[in-house]
Parts: sequence; structure tokens; C-alpha cells
Amino acid sequence: MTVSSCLRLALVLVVSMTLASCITGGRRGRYTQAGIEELPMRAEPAAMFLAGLDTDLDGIVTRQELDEALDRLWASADANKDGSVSILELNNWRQHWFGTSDGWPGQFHFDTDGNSLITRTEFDNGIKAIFDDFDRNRDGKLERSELLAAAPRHGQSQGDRETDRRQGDRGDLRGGGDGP
Ligand SMILES: [Ca+2]
Ligand SMILES: [Ca+2]
Ligand SMILES: [Ca+2]
Repeated sequence: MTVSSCLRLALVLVVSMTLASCITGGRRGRYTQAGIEELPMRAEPAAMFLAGLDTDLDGIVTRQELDEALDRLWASADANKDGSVSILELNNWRQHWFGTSDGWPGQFHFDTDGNSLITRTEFDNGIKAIFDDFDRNRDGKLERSELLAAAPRHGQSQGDRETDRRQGDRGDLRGGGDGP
């Protein structure tokens, strides 16, 4: 075997191994050459929702973009146009915008007086509270980094992680009673 054919064989092996690691590496964490695991990042449903409000596509969601979206968001939530959002309407809206009607933010995030109807004021306040929850540096803008979180570690549920993040960031214990 000549030197050049050895080199070619080595190149083929390296490419094959790289492809195999791409295929089998999955999304479960990747390892650097030093063997350090780099955890994948993920976006919560609420973060995906907020990212979709970046109307000028500059990669940053501003408080102004949020405020300008409120009318359209309300129109999409109050499906029967009776001036309030029922729990059924809310769950349909959450399913559409968040991809799920489970998890945070739930009914009582919006329905703060607990009468099973959400007024426009409650709705707007709930949307703004989602924004504020992610605006970690309180500058009225959401950069992509503020919308990301590390994926849960093995054995930690998404719900555990969301609770951890909110307790860690806000120092509060909010989250009870918001379940489906
Ligand atoms: Ca923007
Ligand atoms: Ca309604
Ligand atoms: Ca911010």
C-alpha cells in the first residue's frame, strides 16, 4: 500500500466516523474533543411564542413589538368575539400559539380573579408578564439568548427545569395552580 493510498484510507475513515457521529449523536448532548459534554439548548413553548412576535426580523423582540401585537393576539384568542376569552378559547389559543395547552402559562396565569373568563386587561397583563419573565436583564428587549435555556438533564423533567429557572431568576415560587 502506497503512502497516498494510506492517506486516502485514513481520510475515508475520518469522514465515515464524522458522518456516523452526526447520525448517532442525536440531540442528547455533544462532547468536545476534551470529552466535555456540551448540553443542547432548547426553547420553551412560551419562548417560541415570543420569538414569533419579532415583526421586523432583527432577531430581538422589543416591548413595542409586543404592545403592537396585543390587538391581533386578542383577536386570535377571543374566537367568538364576545369580548372575553373563555377557558375553552384560551386552551385552543394556547394549543395554537404554544403548541400545547398544557404547562406554563396556564389558565390562572391569565385568569387572575379565577372567574373562568379572561378580560382584555387580564389577557394583556398575562402576555406582558410572559415577556417580563424572559427579560432577564430588564431592558425591555428579548434577545435570543434570553429565550434559550439548557435542556433538562437526564432524570429532570421539563416542568422541574421551568420551575428551577423561574425560582432562580425571579426568586419567587410562582407556578402552582397553573396546571391543566
Ligand atoms: Ca424586533
Ligand atoms: Ca370569547
Ligand atoms: Ca432583555
